[in-house]
Amino acid sequence: MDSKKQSEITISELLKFLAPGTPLRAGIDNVLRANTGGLIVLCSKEQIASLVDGGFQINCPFSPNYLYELAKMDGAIILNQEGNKILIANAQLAPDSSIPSSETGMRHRTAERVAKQTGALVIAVSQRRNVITLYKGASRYSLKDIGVILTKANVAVTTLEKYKVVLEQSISNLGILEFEEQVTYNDVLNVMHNIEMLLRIKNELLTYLSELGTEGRLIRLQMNELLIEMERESEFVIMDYANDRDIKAKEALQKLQELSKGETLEDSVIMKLLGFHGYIHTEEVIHPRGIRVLHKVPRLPPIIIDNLVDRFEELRYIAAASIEELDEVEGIGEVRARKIDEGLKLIQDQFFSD
Ligand code: 3AT
Ligand code: 3AT
Ligand code: MN
Repeated sequence: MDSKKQSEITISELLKFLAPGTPLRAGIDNVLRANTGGLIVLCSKEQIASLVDGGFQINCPFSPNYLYELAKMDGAIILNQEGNKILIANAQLAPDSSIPSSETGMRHRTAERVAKQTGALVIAVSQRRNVITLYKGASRYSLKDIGVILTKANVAVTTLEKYKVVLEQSISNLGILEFEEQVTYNDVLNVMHNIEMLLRIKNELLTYLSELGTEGRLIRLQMNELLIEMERESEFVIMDYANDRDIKAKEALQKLQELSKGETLEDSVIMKLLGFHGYIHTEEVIHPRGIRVLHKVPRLPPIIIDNLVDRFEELRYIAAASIEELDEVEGIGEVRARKIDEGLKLIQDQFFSD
């Protein structure tokens, strides 16, 4: 399981390396269009020396056009590891034939074996089937047609919009419960699971984007626009309910995103992320610090919000505090105290009228 994850990560990094807009991709696309087929290996000379038979030493900088010209010859083209130098062309590769390969054609069998034997990235461009296949170690990935990925990415954006609405609704319900002092761990978990779903789609989109390269610019803008506010709100939810005030919300959210690459998360995993260990009765009431709600009060700087939470610890005590008590907090004078008091009442009215 772990090693599979590892290889998935390398493939997704490779995809970035080969995304539209990169010189390597431009070269490979040329080869694809020329219908010559191609076998391209990215590695050091030492790494491949024992597998190469014949060929010409080229040793020139990489350019998409050179690659295209050289692909007219039979055999493999060897590039350096960074893909910015052409080392050898017309090379006959002789990998260990005892290495198993599930491919049928000679080019693809060779590609798979060389990748397994050397750990190098090998790219096979098929002459007849118009597909590009990547091999790296034991993993194999067929580059998809950009149009297909664009369609998938657009579907993912639409899905993201839907999950955003669901999350907004659940956070707004949470707001009502917060003022009623009736939030249970279950309510917080519900919001956290909705955040998880949003991040799941984000992960999927990020994979598409790495493969789309410059073709994905618009989709990336859309994604960021959809996420920016919700990620901020999500961080505030974490700050409001984390067991420990020292938990870094940004890091916790990052962790949640990482975890949501796998299976649907158990409640206990999310509780741990929030710093709760051991058994918790999820029907019990939990009180928010009020950081999320206080950020909705106009012109209230984060530092003042911090001071308020330091002093009163929970939203219910801040909401119940008198003007005089608020006034005592560092950075708060009588005017600001009134603004906070009025602001909270206004927000409460807004929550209940929505
Ligand atoms: P042409 O003159 O192009 O026909 P060639 O010597 O240039 O021959 P290629 O490298 O173009 O040969 O290979 C053509 C096909 O020959 C590709 C592959 O299906 C087959 N082939 C090459 N080497 C082997 C091999 N060792 N075993 C089985 N088939 C092979
Ligand atoms: P296509 O899908 O037909 O492009 P294939 O996997 O069926 O690929 P072929 O046997 O038709 O592969 O071989 C096509 C070319 O691949 C022939 C030769 O230029 C190159 N090739 C095949 N085996 C090797 C090898 N061991 N080293 C270098 N080049 C090779
Ligand atoms: Mn063939």
